[in-house]
Amino acid sequence: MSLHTLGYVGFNATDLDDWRLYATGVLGMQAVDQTADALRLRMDGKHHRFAIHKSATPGFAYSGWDVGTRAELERLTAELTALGYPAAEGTEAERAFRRVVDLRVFTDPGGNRVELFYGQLSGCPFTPARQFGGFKTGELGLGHVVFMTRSVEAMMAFYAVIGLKMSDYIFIKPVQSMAYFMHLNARHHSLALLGGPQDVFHHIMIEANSLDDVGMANELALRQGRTVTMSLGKHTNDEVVSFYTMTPSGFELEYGCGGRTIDDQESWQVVEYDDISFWGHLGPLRPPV
Ligand code: MBD
Ligand code: FE
Repeated sequence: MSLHTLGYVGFNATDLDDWRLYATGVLGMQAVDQTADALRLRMDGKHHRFAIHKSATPGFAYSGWDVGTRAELERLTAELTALGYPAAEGTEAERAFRRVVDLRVFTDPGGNRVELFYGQLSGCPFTPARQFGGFKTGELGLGHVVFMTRSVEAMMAFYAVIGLKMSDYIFIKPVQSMAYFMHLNARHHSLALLGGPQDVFHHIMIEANSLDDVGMANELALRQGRTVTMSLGKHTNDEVVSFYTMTPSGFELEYGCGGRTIDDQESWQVVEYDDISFWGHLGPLRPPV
C-alpha cells in the first residue's frame, strides 16, 4: 500500500479569533501563529495540519496530499495532466507558508483545490492548549475529508490517480443518496464522496487517541456554545465513535476515536451498508424521529 496521506487542509473564515478559540478550547489543537491573514494549527509533530485563511467567503480552501517524494510528485503530475487536469507550480510563498519542499496545485472535477506535495516540516513540539492525549495521525494522515458532488464518477477517477481505492458504500436513506468511502493508506477512509445536487464541502474528520478526549471535546463544544449537528454515535463502516460540530467556516467537523484500519488491502471486501451508524449520530443523516 502507498504511504500517501492527507497531510494538511486549508479553510477560509471571516473570524480567525473564533477559529482559534474553537480549535484550542474544544478540539485540543495548538495555535502555532496567527496574523491578520491566517491562523495555523498544530495537531502533532508536523509544523501545522490546519491553516485558516481570512476571507469574506468562509468554507473549504484546499486539501494537501503528501505523496512522499519528488519522483512521485512528478509521476502524479504527469498522469493528472494527461487526464486533462493540468498542474500549477506552487509559488515560493505557498511553499514557505505550508512548510513543504514542493507542491503542485490542481482543481478536481468538483472545482475543489487539491495540492500534492512532499517534504512537510516535521519534528515540531506539539503542546496542546489543554490536557490532551493527542491525535491519531502519522501513517494514517490527519483524518478524512468529505465532499458532496454532482460528479461522483469523475471525482472517483481523479482521486484514484492519487491512490484512493474504494473501502465501502452506504446508501443514506434520509437523503436518498449513495456515499462512497475511499482509502489510500490503512485509515479506513481519507476521502468520502456524497452524491448530491451541488458541489460543496461536507465535513472534515479528525481522530483523537482516546474516548475520554472525544467525551471531553463533546462537553467543551457544548460549554462553548457550538452547535452539535450530529450527536455522539458509532459509525457502521469504520466503527468510529464521534460527534459533529459546526465550525466557524460554516461546514461540519467530525471528532472521533477508535477507527478500524485496513491492514490487508488484498483481502479487503468492499460491501454496502444501509445505515451510517450502529447507534447515535442523530441529525440530518439520521433523523431523530
Ligand atoms: C463517516 O465518517 C461519516 O462521516 C458518515 C456520514 C458515515 C460513515 C462514516
Ligand atoms: Fe466522516
